[in-house]
Amino acid sequence: MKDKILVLGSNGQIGTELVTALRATYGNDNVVACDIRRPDYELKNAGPFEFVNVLDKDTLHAIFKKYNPTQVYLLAALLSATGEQNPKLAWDLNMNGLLNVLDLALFYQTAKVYWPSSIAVFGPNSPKSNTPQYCTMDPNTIYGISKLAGERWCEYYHEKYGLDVRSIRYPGLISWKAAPGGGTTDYAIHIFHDALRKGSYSSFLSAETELPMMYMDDAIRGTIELMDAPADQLSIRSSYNFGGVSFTPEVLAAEIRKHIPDFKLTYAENDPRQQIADSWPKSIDDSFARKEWGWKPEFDIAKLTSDMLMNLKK
Ligand code: AKB
Repeated sequence: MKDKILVLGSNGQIGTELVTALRATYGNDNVVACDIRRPDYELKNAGPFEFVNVLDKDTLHAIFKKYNPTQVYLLAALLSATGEQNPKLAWDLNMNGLLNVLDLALFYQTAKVYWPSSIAVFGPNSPKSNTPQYCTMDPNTIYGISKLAGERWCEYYHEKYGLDVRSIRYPGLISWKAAPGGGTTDYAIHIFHDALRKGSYSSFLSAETELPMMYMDDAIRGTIELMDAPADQLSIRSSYNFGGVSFTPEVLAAEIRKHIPDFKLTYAENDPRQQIADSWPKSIDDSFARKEWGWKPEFDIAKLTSDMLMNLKK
């Protein structure tokens, strides 16, 4: 059967690049971008686009009926920082959006569903370094709580109903094509824009805050590799730990200074995102992803820094 793919939440930081990558493989007409917001010119004109709110069951149902997708990527979500500003909305979107999609995927016998989780599923009592796949998980942001609950739902739909759901726990994603969406790791993108524009940046996270990060090229490749992996190789239907690089604002600034020697980094105090970052891992053990579907990141801090600066300069 020919693949037909729906990407729900296509205009966000991940969706923008995922749609382009999927269209390159499956053909423009076979990848339907869906979002509540008008897409940018390039995305809209390259292939089909539909206005869809994942909380609007009727519209969502009509889209499943119209395209009968073989694969669905659900990316629509409220991230950690914005989620804390509106916890009920974050829970509603992150949870009911997922349940709507899982139910429709069952009904229409969608072959594969992808749903992103996050390092936010870990909490203050999770091990901080090389955080393992299985350990204490006590997230204390509504984003983390909804992602952990969502992981349980994904595994439940797989175990009880045989739905082929796949998921990755993304670290902070660094990219230059689309703006980040209100997360705690967003400093690692803003820093590049300000370094080029102003030669300085005021970080909302402290100098020694180490977090797991990944360049978007690696994240998109890994996501598609997971979706292409044979189902019988996958033992995890909640969500896979997924490692890239780990660094602090200070270490990233030192790397930027290799390109912009006068770059100055200062620190803003008392930002609520600091508390969120302090509850998250510093680095991730992704041995299950490496063993079961061959995951291997390609971008280290030096490579992602030069690629970011080169592309943003353009
Ligand atoms: C966030 O900071 O909220 C996200 C994430 C790590 O899931 N980038």
